[in-house]
Order: sequence, then structure tokens, then C-alpha cells
Amino acid sequence: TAPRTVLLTGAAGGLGTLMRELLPPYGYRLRLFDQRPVDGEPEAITADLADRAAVREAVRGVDAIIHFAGISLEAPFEQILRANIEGTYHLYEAAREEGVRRIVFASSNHAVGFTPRPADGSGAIGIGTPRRPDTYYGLSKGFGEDLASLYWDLHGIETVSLRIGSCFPRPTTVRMLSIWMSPADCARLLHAALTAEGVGHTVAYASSANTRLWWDLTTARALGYTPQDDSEPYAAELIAAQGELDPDNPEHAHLGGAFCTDPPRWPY
Ligand code: NAI
Ligand code: 15L
Repeated sequence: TAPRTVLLTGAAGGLGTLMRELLPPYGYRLRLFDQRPVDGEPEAITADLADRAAVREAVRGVDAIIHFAGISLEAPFEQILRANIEGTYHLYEAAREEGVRRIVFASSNHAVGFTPRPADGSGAIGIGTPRRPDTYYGLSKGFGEDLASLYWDLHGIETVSLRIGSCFPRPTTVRMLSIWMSPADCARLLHAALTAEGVGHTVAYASSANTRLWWDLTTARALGYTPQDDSEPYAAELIAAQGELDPDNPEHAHLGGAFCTDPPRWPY
């Protein structure tokens, strides 16, 4: 049976704001959680993932969790440790204690960011490629994936870990042409990840069906996800403005882009 009440952590953030609009038409009732107040949502829970009692209360009675909350760019290790590593642990402990059986975890391409950039359209980066985090941020996403694996094997809590590329209303860099996920495709993929049977712990790259795709969408498609969008209509304009990716530029040499050279920092 499809989950109905879903806790959305990180509801005040960029992705949370997009998904608050796009998920209810699939039939979900969202319970919202963020350390910041959520605009126009007086019932949203305003709490920090560090507050274990608040996290436990937030997960009580939900059918599934979408875990977006956390530091979404590079930050000092101590901050990443608190928000992304301890915070995600608190969420999984709360799920175990309250009997929640399905989590969708927002991992990131930066868990494998130092993977050399493959040829456009090759889809060459497979799900079995070794982790090569490009930041403490990417390292914390690898931790989250392994925590999900542990809680499946030990406690039977299922997770889909989505290694999200760049999910924004439109791609804004040439790199994003290869890893962009349209918000509508993100909602499709979240719905698939919430409803697919027998996912155990599944790791999937998360993007649209881009012409210039660098990774393999097999595990995402196996969940029942059929991407409908492609960044290609934006290509001519972005390349005219920014030029093609340059193999001699270290910023363009790896999947993680500038996260490998001069990462954008939190708070943005
Ligand atoms: P965002 O930075 O806009 O939103 C993150 C939200 O988490 C913020 O509203 C923030 O207040 C909240 N938060 C941070 N620390 C918290 C804590 N300790 N307790 C409670 N709430 C806390 O990030 P965005 O872009 O919406 O991303 C959502 C998730 O998806 C993040 O986990 C990010 O790492 C991941 N992701 C996003 C990508 C994208 O393209 N937008 C790409 C890859 C991964
Ligand atoms: C991420 O993991 C970040 O959260 C997001 O803000 C983008 O920077 C994205 O990766 C990206 O690689 O473009």
C-alpha cells in the first residue's frame, strides 16, 4: 500500500519548497519539519535535528520520511558532524523507535564528486563506482548511505538513497546539463522511491534523462521512475554564455565540479 502521511525534513529549503507544491497531487499528506519556520505553514514543526525528543515526536505516526534537512554545501567539519551525521542518526533512531519502515534519503553526487568526469552522454558512472567524496559535505552523504544500509540489515528499515545531481527549476551551468533533475522529475522519483516494493537499501543516481548524462539511471528506473525531462533545450544558451567544459580546467575535471576546487559554502 502506498504511504500517505510523509514527514518532509528540510521543508523550508529549496527542494523542500519545490516538493511541498509537487508532492500533494500524488496523494501525500506532508508533515513539515525544519529548523527555520516554513513560509505560510503555521503547522510546520520548527526544530533542530539535534533535538532528539522533537525528532522522535515528528516521526511518530508517519508512513514514511523524506529526509532533506541538513547542511547542503561545504562547511567546517564540526557543523557537518552535528547537522548531517548526528542529525541523520537521530532521524534513523527515531524511525526505529517509532516503527517507520521507509525513508528516502537525499544523498548527493558529492559522495562520489572526485570521480573523473566521463564523456557527455556516456552514462558511464555506475552505482558501484567507489565513493570519492569531494568535501566533508560529500563525506557526510556517504555516511548517510551507510547508515541506511546498516538500519536495513539490522532493523529492516528500508531506504532509497538518492544521489541527487542538481535539482533547481532550470539548469544554470554547463555542468548541470549532465546532472540536472527537473523538479517534476524529482517528484516522480520521490513517488517511485516511496511506493516501490522491496527496495531494501537502494542507491540511485537522481536526475532527468539528460542527453549529456554522466551516470547510469538503472537503479532509479528499477524503482518505477520514468524521467520525462532533458536539460538539452537549455544547452545552446548556456554554452554560448559559459563555453564548453574545459578538460584542462581542474574545476571541470571531476563529477563534483567546483566542489573539488573551491566548494560553495554554507550558509549560502
Ligand atoms: P537547502 O539548504 O535549501 O535546505 C536544507 C534545509 O535543511 C534548510 O531549510 C535548513 O534550514 C534545514 N536544516 C539544516 N540543518 C538543519 C538541522 N540541523 N535541523 C533541522 N533543519 C536543518 O538545501 P536543498 O537544496 O533544498 O537540498 C535538500 C537536501 O537535498 C539536502 O540534504 C541536500 O544536501 C540534498 N541535495 C540537494 C541537491 C540540489 O540540487 N538541491 C543536490 C544534491 C543533494
Ligand atoms: C549539492 O549537493 C548541493 O546541495 C546543491 O546545492 C548543488 O550544489 C548540487 O549539489 C550540485 O552539485 O550542483
